[in-house]
Amino acid sequence: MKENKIMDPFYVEISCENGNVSPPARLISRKLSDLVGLFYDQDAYNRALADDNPVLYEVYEVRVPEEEGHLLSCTTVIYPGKVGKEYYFTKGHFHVLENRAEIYTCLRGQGYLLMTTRAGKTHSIAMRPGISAYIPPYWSHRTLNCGEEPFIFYGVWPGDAGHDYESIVEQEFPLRVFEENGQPVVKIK
Ligand code: M6P
Ligand code: ZN
Repeated sequence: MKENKIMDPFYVEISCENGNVSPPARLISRKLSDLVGLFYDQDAYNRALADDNPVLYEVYEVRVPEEEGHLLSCTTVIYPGKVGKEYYFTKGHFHVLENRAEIYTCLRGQGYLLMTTRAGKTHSIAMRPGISAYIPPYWSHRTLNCGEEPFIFYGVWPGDAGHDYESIVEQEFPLRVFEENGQPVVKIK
């Protein structure tokens, strides 16, 4: 590699309070309408959407090339809320290159990391500040906020991994978390 082609080191500052990354990173905002067909209770989803279209989560991506060798990273802020009894969650994805792993480290709030394999194995990890979870290759992953404040985590993954959302729509995510008597309960559905 020619010296003049090598990227310069840099740093970002992350707010554990609101997940903001500075210098400003790319912001992706997902609203209730972006998660059509993903919640368990479709009637509750339609009722909620008729009422309002809130932002469920935001992702602040640190911009580096999406290429082999680089590490992508971002904060994700999932706001508190539910559709019916099911907590707000992310769309969830496999990596396009399925043998790419990822690490999620919780900065604020309470949540769950849900994972599944194509063969139907499932695993969940309760997340709270300081918990750093390893998502091995070949596991799809979805996160949710089961607390009353924003749930914020920092994710790091290989630059060439890519996001496969279609598989999650086609093959419903088998793990779901509902509120029962004020407590989150993980269920296989
Ligand atoms: C994590 C990472 C990101 C992902 C984000 C939201 O921060 O895995 O790559 O985009 O969560 O999840 P999703 O893309 O499934 O909506
Ligand atoms: Zn991922």
